[in-house]
Amino acid sequence: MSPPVATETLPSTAMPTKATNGSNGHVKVTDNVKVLEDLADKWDTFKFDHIRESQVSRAMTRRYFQDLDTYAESDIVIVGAGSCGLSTAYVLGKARPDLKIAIIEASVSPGGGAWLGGQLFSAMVMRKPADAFLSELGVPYEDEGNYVVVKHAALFTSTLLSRVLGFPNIKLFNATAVEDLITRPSTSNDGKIRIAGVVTNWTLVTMHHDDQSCMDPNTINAPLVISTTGHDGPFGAFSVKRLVSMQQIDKLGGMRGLDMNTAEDAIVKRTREVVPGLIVGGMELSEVDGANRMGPTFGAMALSGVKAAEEALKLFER
Ligand code: 48N
Repeated sequence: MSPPVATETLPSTAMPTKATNGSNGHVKVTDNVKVLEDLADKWDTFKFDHIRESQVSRAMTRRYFQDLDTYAESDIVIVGAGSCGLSTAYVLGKARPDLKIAIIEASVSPGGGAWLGGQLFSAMVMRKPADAFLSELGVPYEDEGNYVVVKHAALFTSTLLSRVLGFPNIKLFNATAVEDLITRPSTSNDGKIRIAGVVTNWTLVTMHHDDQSCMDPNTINAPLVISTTGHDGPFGAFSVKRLVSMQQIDKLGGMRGLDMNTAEDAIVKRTREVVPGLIVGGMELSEVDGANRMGPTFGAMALSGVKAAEEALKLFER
């Protein structure tokens, strides 16, 4: 497929500023052991530096609105910060620090279904060879032969999230929902469309369009959207459902019954560009393809994210 073509002239977009107090854009962790020692036993005279409330307000709003401006034109938008979306973001952030990547997550807390294993149990199972991704992230695990176990799913998700948020070219907009897709006529003039960005709103606003009218959305232009919105939840399988309602695909295949071996191979292998400008990965893909579900094993989510990133990188080859 030819690389994404921006048919309209794009406004020049400043690259995200690098963190000022760290080398290569990562904030340097100060050595705080000394600071804590200095505080011990001096609590009676302890005092924070003085602040005016407006300083806090300006520190937050100045950055947020700068981010909205910077990422209004993004190179890639990832919809859904679950295990697949975050894995995609990690691979892209590491491979292409020159690309501006916006992650839109409807929930206040990113991570999707990966904070726990199955049935609210803590441990997370990943079948080999997904252990390679855990090693890449530095997540410790117990090796059980054909699979590995992370002692708590939150250890995987929090580590992955911290790596992703550490990239200066990635911005997470959480508590923000994608409530539509930006489209353009496809270059082949066949009545089909190309995806060219996302339509966003505060999630709480999106959930109340029925009881409060005229709450128009915002937008992010991007030549490529990667949708990993999962198979359930209030907004699950968002983009593929929207493709059906826009008559771009006939109907959803509907997720099939649980079969770990069939499901995980299929999800990874089929992660792909479903329509021009839209790559779908993770469990959202099971809804469009009618793939089986795998239940409480997460290797396919991580490797579907790796595959989605590789598909995206092909489109942005320098
Ligand atoms: O964790 P999920 O739901 O999705 P994946 O595909 O990253 O991981 C799926 C995985 O957790 C499983 O379902 C496991 C393997 N079980 C399988 C099985 O057989 O049951 O994350 C999707 C994220 C969530 O955080 C949603 O809040 C978010 O996407 N989201 C959205 N964010 C913004 N705009 C939207 N329209 C939207 N829809 C969903």
